Amino acid sequence: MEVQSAEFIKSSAHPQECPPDDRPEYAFIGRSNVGKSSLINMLTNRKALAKISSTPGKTQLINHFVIDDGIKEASGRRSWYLVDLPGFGYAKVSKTSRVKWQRTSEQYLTARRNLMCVMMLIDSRHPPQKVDLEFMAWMGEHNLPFVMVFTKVDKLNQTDRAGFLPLYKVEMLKQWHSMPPVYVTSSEKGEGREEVLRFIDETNALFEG
Ligand SMILES: Nc1nc2c(ncn2[C@@H]2O[C@H](COP(=O)(O)OP(=O)(O)OP(=O)(O)O)[C@@H](O)[C@H]2O)c(=O)[nH]1
Ligand SMILES: [Mg+2]
Repeated sequence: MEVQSAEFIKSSAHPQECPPDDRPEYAFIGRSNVGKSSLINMLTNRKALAKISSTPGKTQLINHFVIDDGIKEASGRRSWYLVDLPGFGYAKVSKTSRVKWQRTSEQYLTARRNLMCVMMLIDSRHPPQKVDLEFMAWMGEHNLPFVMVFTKVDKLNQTDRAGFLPLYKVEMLKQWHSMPPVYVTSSEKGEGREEVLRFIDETNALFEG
């Protein structure tokens, strides 16, 4: 699949304000600064579709983008939504806004009918973090399908590059019977782009509108 066009649709403060649920949707989620917005730009080949910042907590609200892969089908053009969600676990935000984030995101994730898969972003430089493991456990409890997308692998040396995945597997298998699909990416180098887009393309085919 290639991305023909990518367009920002809207920011929603509440799940009810989201655009019509008429096409497959993928939500990008993960701790603040993990690289969600960067990955969205990398996948869509756009420099500044999603706003990137060195200040954690930049992304607020539920941001919908519509992506068109240019393939014509009998039903019309085939397109899908990509959603940039605010990062979680940023220590400097107040407890009130943290609770608000959690409520909004959890409502969105559990209510959105067309949500095909959650893209759970994890910074490959850090050992497994409690907040990430807890969040994946929460998704499991709610039967939300997700894949693990490791970010910033360009920042790893050879040893860490070979070592981070086995470490995560050990942690995950304490909680799960098997590993979800795993993607290893670098938004800086474009690594993993084809693999993630292929996954989305294959999953799009399962959408029943
Ligand atoms: N080297 C490298 N840096 C990256 C990569 N992805 C993101 N970054 C950097 O990490 C920082 C945070 O990236 P963002 O994409 O804004 O992260 P985010 O998850 O959207 O952050 P919030 O919106 O605050 O939750 C920026 O300085 C990016 O340039 C990557 O693959 N490699
Ligand atoms: Mg962001």
